[in-house]
Amino acid sequence: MRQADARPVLASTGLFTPPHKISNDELVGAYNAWATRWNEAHADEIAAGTLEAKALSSSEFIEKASGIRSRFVMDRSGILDVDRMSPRLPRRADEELSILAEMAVKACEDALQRAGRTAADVDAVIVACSNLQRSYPAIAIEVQNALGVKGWGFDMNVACSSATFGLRTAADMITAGSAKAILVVSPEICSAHLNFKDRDCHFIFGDVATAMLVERADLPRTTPAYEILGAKLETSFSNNIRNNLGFLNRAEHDAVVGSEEESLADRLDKPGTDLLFVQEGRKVFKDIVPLVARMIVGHMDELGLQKLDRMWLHQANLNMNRLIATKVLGREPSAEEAPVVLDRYANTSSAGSVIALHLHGDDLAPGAIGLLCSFGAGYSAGTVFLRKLAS
Ligand code: CO8
Repeated sequence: MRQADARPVLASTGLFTPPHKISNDELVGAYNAWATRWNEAHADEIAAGTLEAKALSSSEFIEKASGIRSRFVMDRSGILDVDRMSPRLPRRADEELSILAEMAVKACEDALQRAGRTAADVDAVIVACSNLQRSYPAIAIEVQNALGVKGWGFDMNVACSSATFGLRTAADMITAGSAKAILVVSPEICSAHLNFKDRDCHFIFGDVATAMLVERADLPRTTPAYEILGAKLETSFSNNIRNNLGFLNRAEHDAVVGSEEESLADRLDKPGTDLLFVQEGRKVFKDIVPLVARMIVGHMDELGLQKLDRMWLHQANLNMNRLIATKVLGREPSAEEAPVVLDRYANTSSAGSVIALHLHGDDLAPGAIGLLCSFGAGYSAGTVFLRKLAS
């Protein structure tokens, strides 16, 4: 079945940015109001030394430690409501398009329109993201149906590396002749699995959706694509970024829903819950920087690449990205070489590096070499080297 000229290209990208924005000051205001109230409610235990008072958060710390200034979210009122501290995203009827699929469809439509394609040109949809709204039916099949794509779809999850793993999967399928065009879409509602009562991480994430259209190189096209020179994936088990929410929670002894013991809702609402995102941020930083820098340099050597014009890095932490880029280039990167979007978007998990590519790729001249690079929970990391083609 394999055809010799079925090399894969990245034909276009798409972006959906949510309607609401939250600044650091607004987020810190809500957290500090909640923490102050919690401290007042537990004043006796805190005075007796049986409970530790909640320390307050600060915008200065957030910007200095991470580079994040604001984030886009699907609902801001619930997050900033001190009585709630989580987004308000009402359940939709099964007959309605789910919210994750809705975001994905918008990003896919953008990618299709930019490449001058329609759903009829696409064979498959891969939804690759950190957190899927439900177990089944696959979100990808819902997106496929909403777009009107014939063929097939499936979901995959490799946390922050989902988009590069999805891109590699799609590229391999195109090389193998399984499809001629595949949409890889990463809808991320990170705000729904972020603990806004946890000072260590309440500022980290934002919501977004990105899409990538991966096609056979020999299809006629009028817009400039990227040749995929190579895609490398790596995983190495770590508990330093973890979320224990899953279908077995209700079967755990201390969390049977409706029992007199702690309910699942109570467990989710606890300030230190392990059923939302938790991480050892400093350890992650120290482990990931050398792993990713080594991977990029090794992959460049393997491909015989002498230059690198742009690095679209995973957008988790500005200092981390500066360090990685400096190790790779042997000097500080310029703003053009390693574009930053996390200042406005925060960490959007798998979508971050794709947003950077989407917003900072059009100015590249034909022949320029770029790197799409993800890293995160698992640990997992992906490097995809791209060469800009003429249209
Ligand atoms: N305000 C004020 N002070 C604070 C705050 C705050 N909000 N938070 C912590 N502090 C204090 C601490 O208490 C500490 O005080 P002291 O020195 O007195 O003990 C001090 O500030 C320093 O704290 P940290 O050591 O925690 O601070 P860091 O400099 O390490 O910065 C970061 C914290 C920003 C989290 C940083 O460690 C980081 O970004 N690390 C890398 C994290 C990373 O890259 N993670 C991977 C990405 S996530 C991923 O893979 C996706 C998973 C799936 C997505 C799920 C979506 C929800």
